[in-house]
Amino acid sequence: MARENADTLRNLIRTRLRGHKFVTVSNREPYVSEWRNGQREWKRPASGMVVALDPVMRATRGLWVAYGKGMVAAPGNGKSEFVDVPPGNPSYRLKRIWLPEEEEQNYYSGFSNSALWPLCHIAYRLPIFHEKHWHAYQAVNERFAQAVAEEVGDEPAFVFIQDYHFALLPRLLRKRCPRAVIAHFWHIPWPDPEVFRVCPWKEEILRGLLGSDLLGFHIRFHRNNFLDTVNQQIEARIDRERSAVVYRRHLTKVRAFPISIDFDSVSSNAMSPETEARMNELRQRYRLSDDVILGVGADRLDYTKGLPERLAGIDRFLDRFPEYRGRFVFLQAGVPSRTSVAEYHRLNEEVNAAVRRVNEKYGTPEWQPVIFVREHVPLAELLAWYRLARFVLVSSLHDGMNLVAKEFVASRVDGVGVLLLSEFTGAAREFRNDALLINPYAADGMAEAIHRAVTMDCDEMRRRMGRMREQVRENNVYKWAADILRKLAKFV
Ligand code: GDG
Repeated sequence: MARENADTLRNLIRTRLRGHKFVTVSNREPYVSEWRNGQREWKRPASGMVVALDPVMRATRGLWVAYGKGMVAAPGNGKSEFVDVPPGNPSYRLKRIWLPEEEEQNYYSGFSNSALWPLCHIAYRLPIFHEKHWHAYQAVNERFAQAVAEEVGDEPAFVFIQDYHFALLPRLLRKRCPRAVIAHFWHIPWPDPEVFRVCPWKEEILRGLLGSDLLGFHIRFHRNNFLDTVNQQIEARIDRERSAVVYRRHLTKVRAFPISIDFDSVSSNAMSPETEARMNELRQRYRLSDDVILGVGADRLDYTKGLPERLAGIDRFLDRFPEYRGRFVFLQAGVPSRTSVAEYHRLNEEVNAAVRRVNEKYGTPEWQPVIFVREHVPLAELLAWYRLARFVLVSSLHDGMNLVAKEFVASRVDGVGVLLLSEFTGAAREFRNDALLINPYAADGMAEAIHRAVTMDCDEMRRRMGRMREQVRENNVYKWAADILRKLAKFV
């Protein structure tokens, strides 16, 4: 089959999904607006889900429904607004939903990120279950059901729901939009049934998700965990052969669709004169002469990404291989994330302290081993980081997929560079032979992997990077979307 791209996806939508409205629902907006001096300014959020879906929405020219951060509900302006995006070059519509502040806090920082996020990631953080968070979560799912139903009604439509913020939405929509085909994609891991069992509202969550026609996870392992959880918790029939669940006479297909990135776009941006200019700028800003070995990391500041563990690995590397002191620099981008959740505050302090410790232990007046950029790095600059890097280090304790790994691979148009990848990411299933797999809990192993990365000969690097590039080129985000859409089309 020919490689998928924006055109083949558009074609698929024209031929297979004709006459259907295409609606995506997510918590996060694909473009975040801020008002500065009366002018609206737009930014792309650091979110893997947005990176993956924006190209799909451009191709479908559909409607994206999301929480309108910063929106003020004034009398007369209603509780939602429409904006055409991408800004400056619109190709789809965004419906921004207003949420009352307290409800938003309890639903987002509360149930979504203090209960479901730690529940689904094995990162040894206890989930916090509060009744008021759960009520807000239910209320917000209701609001979104209403907002989608206003647009879809009883028309034929495909509604594609994103992530753990909306576990209840599929069932709520099924009642309101009888002709809609409903898909839900769970972007984070699904844990073992024994882990999920502690959730006081586990049955409601499972019943909500089983309102979908199609339910997607990144990898088969998460899909199997989900099927086992359903089997253990509710009266439903599991059809392992068809990978489906029948619950109250409704069939939900449960499949693995490994998410990806827009390989061509990342590759061509990585070759652009702007990226090249940024590379030169960075060489000067951070004094990266030719004999300096650069390692790179880029993450939201989240405890699942294993940042303290990564710094422990770097510490161990410099301890065990002192010959690299003075000529090894690790550049880490850490975008602050979910700052209203206490656990994230603690993490921020922990990471700051760990950076200070490593820099004090090994640094000299001329050289600091770790440079930590605590802000959103513009994409062109991030690509320049990737291109200058000898290696990128992804040390997640648990991660649904991890798109940073794929972006790094796509950016290496020169065919070299080494990917150090946690074995607990979804991406590790695709790169198991060509990345250097690491266990983030084992600092010594990480130190050895870093040493292997910095001493690997060019031929080996090329062979590994070449195969990883081929993998991402073939299995790009358009393929992810096309596979899901083809499955959806079968429901019509
Ligand atoms: C969830 C799942 C799954 C990060 N810092 C900057 C920046 N980023 C961008 C990266 C990447 C995205 O943010 C992060 O994506 P990930 O996939 O690594 O992680 P999550 O945000 O946790 O995403 C994850 C994903 O959903 C998709 O399903 O892969 O497992 O947890 O695109 O590049 N981008 C820029 N500056 C930064 O400083 N420009």
